[in-house]
Amino acid sequence: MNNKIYFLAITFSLLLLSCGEDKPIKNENPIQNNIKEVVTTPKIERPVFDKDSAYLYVKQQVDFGPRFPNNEAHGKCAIFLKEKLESFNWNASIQLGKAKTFNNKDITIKNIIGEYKPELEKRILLFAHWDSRPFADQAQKELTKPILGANDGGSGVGVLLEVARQVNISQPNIGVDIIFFDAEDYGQPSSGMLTEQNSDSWCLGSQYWAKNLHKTNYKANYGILLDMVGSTNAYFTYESISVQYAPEILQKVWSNAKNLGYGNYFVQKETYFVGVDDHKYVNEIAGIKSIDIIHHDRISGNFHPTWHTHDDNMDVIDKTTLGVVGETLLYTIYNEK
Ligand code: AHN
Ligand code: ZN
Repeated sequence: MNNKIYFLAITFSLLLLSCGEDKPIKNENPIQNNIKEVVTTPKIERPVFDKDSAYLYVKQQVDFGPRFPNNEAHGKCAIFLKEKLESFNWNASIQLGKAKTFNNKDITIKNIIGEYKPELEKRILLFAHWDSRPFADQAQKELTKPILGANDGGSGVGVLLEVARQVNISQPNIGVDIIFFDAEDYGQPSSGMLTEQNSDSWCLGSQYWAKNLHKTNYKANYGILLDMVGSTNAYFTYESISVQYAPEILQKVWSNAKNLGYGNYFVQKETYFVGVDDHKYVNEIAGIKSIDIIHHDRISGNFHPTWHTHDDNMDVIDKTTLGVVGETLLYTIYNEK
């Protein structure tokens, strides 16, 4: 009995002693400890995407009228987009280039480039085309007149401008670049399969940029293209060029959308219909693995019914869809470390 008490007493005092040894000597001040924790694990809140703001940015572009290389509205809109990025404290510039269209027109390409924290190595490239198609080859009438391109051109740029505004407010851990590519939609009209030569008549701005990077050795961890992301009840599937070059990025972004409750918009199913888009050249020439978030019509299996017609106007644009895409991008950006 005595032995047992003796044993317990020794054990107890040893325990006390060892507790004493473990006592932290430095940082006894709880406030200092808190500060230390905050500094080592920065947690940045994902900002809320303002879909009204994105809608306004689409409308402001459409209000210029059709915006294709060499026309007046195109020149004005280029300045508007650059100044918009600058107003959000992004580094912005316009990359100028010369190109020839399929119908032998000499055009000046204006790629609009925005950089957020260019000094950071880890970065994401977000892009969309900002030009609108100079003709309406899918329309029933007035086929030679230019279209407004609210969805095809305006929507992706509108979403990215709002992303740029939010990134400036709640600075993420990684760098972000935004490029608005020009002359995507000056391609040769075709029915049926695209030939190699025909497909290279599209995406003149991204082809120019990929061959003449705005910075030598420019790199991004991955890229995301937005194309026709503004219509009601949009349907984004796994587009085939993205599947070929960046399946893991598709999975990441589509599972982010699902986590946000947008699984009815972002459906994890492969489709094959996009013959060419800007991400093709970003993948193949610039070597940055990139995906395309592009609407695939649920009924026709093709693009939106207003594609390359005069009905591609503000009536097509649905704020809810802009919000779904914008929230998914912000979720993706603010989850990167
Ligand atoms: C074609 O398939 C011909 N073009 C797809 C790229 C595109 C045009 N996106 C918008 N307009
Ligand atoms: Zn188009």
